Amino acid sequence: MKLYDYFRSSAAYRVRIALNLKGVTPSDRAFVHLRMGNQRAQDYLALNPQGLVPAIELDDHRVLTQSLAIVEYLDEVHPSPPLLPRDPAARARVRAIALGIACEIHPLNNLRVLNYLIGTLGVTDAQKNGWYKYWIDVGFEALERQLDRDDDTGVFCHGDTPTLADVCLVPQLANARRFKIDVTPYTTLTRIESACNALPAFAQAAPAQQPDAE
Ligand SMILES: N[C@@H](CCC(=O)N[C@@H](CS)C(=O)NCC(=O)O)C(=O)O
Repeated sequence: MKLYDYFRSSAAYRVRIALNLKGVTPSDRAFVHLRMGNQRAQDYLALNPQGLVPAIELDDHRVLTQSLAIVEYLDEVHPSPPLLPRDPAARARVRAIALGIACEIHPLNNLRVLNYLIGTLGVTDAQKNGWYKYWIDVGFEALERQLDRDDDTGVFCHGDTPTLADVCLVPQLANARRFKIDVTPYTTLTRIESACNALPAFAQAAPAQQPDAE
């Protein structure tokens, strides 16, 4: 399979973590430079009309997009170690944490949204950063309360093995730090992040470890 990646993409970071947890190495990898706008190049749009990273091209040339769909695909094709619990309510909890990040936080702070704020709406850099921080804090405050409260929270977001929820949490925290957000109030989130980053699968997926890192 070929992974379309970008070191700073937190959605691609999720897929890199999942691949590492599964012990799967893509046979090929392409780097789509988001700051240079290569996600909007015709050849990439032909592959993924959404113009978003990541994407995976399978050996039979079918293309998978959307990081959570890709991670669930990997989980189904390579079931061990599982990234979703077996119990339906537990699966729903893990998916809800993952979606709380992937649907409620990440899209509001994506590059194209920030570019629209500046380029089209003409907001200042300070206002853009305020927008970023506001939506991170709204999302993280809710997640912190939930994880702190729930008995199902363990070493990781759900129990004592990493799941889809952790795969989403770690990149979002890394992204927040890159934008200089103070994440110290989120003691449960950062405790789980430390546990994750102690695992090679997470550490090796970090942006700074990627061949296209700048
Ligand atoms: N929901 C998508 C989000 C993908 C996404 O937004 N990727 C970002 C990088 S993290 C991107 O390609 N942004 C390009 C842009 O904003 O122009 C997923 O989970 O794959």
